[in-house]
Amino acid sequence: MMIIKLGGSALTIKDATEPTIDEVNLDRIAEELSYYSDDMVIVHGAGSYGHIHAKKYAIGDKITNAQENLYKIEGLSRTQASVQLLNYIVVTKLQQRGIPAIGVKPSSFIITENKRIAVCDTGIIERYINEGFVPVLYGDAVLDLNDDIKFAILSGDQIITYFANALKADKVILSSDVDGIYTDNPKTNPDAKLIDIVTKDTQLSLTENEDRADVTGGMAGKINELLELAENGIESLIINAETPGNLKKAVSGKEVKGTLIK
Ligand code: IP8
Repeated sequence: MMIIKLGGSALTIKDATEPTIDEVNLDRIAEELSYYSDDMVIVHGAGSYGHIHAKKYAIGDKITNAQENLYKIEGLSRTQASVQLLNYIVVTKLQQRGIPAIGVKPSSFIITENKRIAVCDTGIIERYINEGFVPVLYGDAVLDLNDDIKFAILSGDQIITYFANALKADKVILSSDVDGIYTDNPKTNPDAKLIDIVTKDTQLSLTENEDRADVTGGMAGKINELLELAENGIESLIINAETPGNLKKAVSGKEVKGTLIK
């Protein structure tokens, strides 16, 4: 079974001031995924459909008075509606390419505690896989058991690691808009080099949130999630979804350029 994350930055125009789909990329990505040959779960990021709202309403920050509480309630409902719309667009596109995609809303069955998944029934996803569907989950805004914050942003990266562990995934692919992990930020430093293999002992010079449009920690957040997975014996591969052919190779079991986290 394969779990594949589609980065929000590949599906949407992430730095846009309002939710905007990257139509060309989405269409190509859906076409490439149609070559899948194994059980598959897709988790997509929120891109401009989630991070703009999440940042505006500061979901996950402490709530200190009734007015803030009302503002956060408005924020949670708007964020959920926005990412659900993105999921609908992605699922529809996958279906058009012949993939039996089924959108599953994470906030309807997942609750976090201090921003980590605490309540989650994976049975429904397993059942869909067994019936031949490709479940499509996504980064969402969820209820949190901690009464100080009440709500949290649940990144698709955390969903990936949770389900990879719970469903004992054979393969975890994380696709983003870069080729993998670099020695430095490749967008600002032309001398940055791609690292083939990252382990918990690899020294990385990543800041916690180098991507201003991303409230869930950018690449540093992803690596932390994947290193946790590696500790449980599940390797994952970071690849570039914007390089044509990469996702097709990944879902058809061929070798792809990227960084292996082990
Ligand atoms: O793009 C974030 O998910 P991610 C979810 O996978 C929201 O980090 C609602 C911003």
